[in-house]
Amino acid sequence: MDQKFPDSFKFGAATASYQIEGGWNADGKGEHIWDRLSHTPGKIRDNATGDIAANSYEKWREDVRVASEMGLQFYRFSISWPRILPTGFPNKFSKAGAKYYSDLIDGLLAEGIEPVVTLFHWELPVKMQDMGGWTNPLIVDWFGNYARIVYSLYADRVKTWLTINEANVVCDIAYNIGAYAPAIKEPDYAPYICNKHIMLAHARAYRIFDQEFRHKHSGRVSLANNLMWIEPSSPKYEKLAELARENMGGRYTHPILSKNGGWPPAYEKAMLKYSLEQGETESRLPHFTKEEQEYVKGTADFYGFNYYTTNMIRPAKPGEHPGQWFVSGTTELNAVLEQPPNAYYGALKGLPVYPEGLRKQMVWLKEQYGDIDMMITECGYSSIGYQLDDYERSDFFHEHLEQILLSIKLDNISVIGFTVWSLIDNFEWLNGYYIKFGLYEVDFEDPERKRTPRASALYYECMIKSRSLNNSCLDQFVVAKQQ
Ligand code: GBH
Repeated sequence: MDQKFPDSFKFGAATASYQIEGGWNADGKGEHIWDRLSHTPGKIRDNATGDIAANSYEKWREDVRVASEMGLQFYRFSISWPRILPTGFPNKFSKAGAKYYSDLIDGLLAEGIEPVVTLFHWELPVKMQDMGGWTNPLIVDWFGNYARIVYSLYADRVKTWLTINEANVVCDIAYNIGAYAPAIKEPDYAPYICNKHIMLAHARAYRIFDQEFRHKHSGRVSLANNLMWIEPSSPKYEKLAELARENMGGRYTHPILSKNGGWPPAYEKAMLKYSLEQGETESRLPHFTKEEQEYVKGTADFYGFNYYTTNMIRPAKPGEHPGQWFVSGTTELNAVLEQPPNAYYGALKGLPVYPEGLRKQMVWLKEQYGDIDMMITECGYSSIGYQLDDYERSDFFHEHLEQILLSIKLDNISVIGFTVWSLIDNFEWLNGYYIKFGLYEVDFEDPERKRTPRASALYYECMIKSRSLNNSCLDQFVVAKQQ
């Protein structure tokens, strides 16, 4: 097999605003739900906050420099809603906040790096949360108004947009466990109400781009779904696994990419049955009206998704409590998720490494929804502590790139990009600064927040240059570079 990646395939890396920027109240930025959570003692490991983080609000030139050093073709970053609109609403506008992203975009373009922009990577303005956040149907308007302002600022220069990062984290993980912001545990209703509104909000942002901006500024819009691949722990559970896949990814994809739109039919049916058994008079998963179904359908110009891991699924044994972890459906389906037997692990035991899952996921997507350009918008390996020689991380990327190449060559899937999570170490949500994902290490003790390449950064630079799996890029060590 030819080991070369096609020219249409691009290599990039990602970050998210709260995880790197700091400047949490700089220049009038408004408060969002992760500010509020991290400022509440006991919620985040070591009571870490994103108040300063990697200080990219001041050090963004360093981020552009390291991206350019590695030869990245694109850089995916996100915009902090209340940095531009302090209340979330258009009544207040921060010129300084808007200028920050404008400068960053210009800085990237000057280095020949394409900006890929996420509109929402979890920083809901607190005012909106206090009015129900994603459970209030008006969020569709709020999000649309915000999206319009962002497009009007940057669509002349930004050509690739992602509306929502990981709707399933926002709706399912957040409300099921109650640990991620807004730290409300309401697993029975909130995830499903949120599901409907978040799909409509995504669609609103897509339609606004389509109707008001596309004719002036070309561009393409998608979202970044969080797809954990799910295998049956025995072939006899394939039907259960299929339902779990519908729950995990289908719920956020079928409304957009399927021929008829709407929720995945088998999942919708299962939810109705479950809801009635629980004493409801209708499904907890709110249905789309015909009009809404049409409105959401077709709202992706390519398909973006984050891939980190694979899990196995089996029915719960009598008396066994179904895990309510990644997939809210483990309760509805009365099933248990397990780690794959031959996986290996980074620092996060919840993310078993299983590169084959990435290819299987893409094959499933193609079988379900047909041909669409696919972009892996995140993929990353976790480690602990300061350590530059991270051979395991390079190996992790190499193995995932191998699966992608197989998909391109053997499954005939159009994969247009791979995005490393993350460009630099950052605030890893509930894990604070304890867990690292960066190609570049950030010294969080240093007021300058110095960025230093790990071996994996050298690996990636080498990979981007060779654009082939047939290379010696895995032999990169940081010590060699520093001499
Ligand atoms: C991504 O989500 C996020 O988009 C990104 O911001 C984040 O930094 C990255 O993951 C790494 O976490 O505590 O072991 O059960 C991927 C989905 C869901 C993965 C929550 C981590 C908790 C893992 N994430 N999950 S664990």
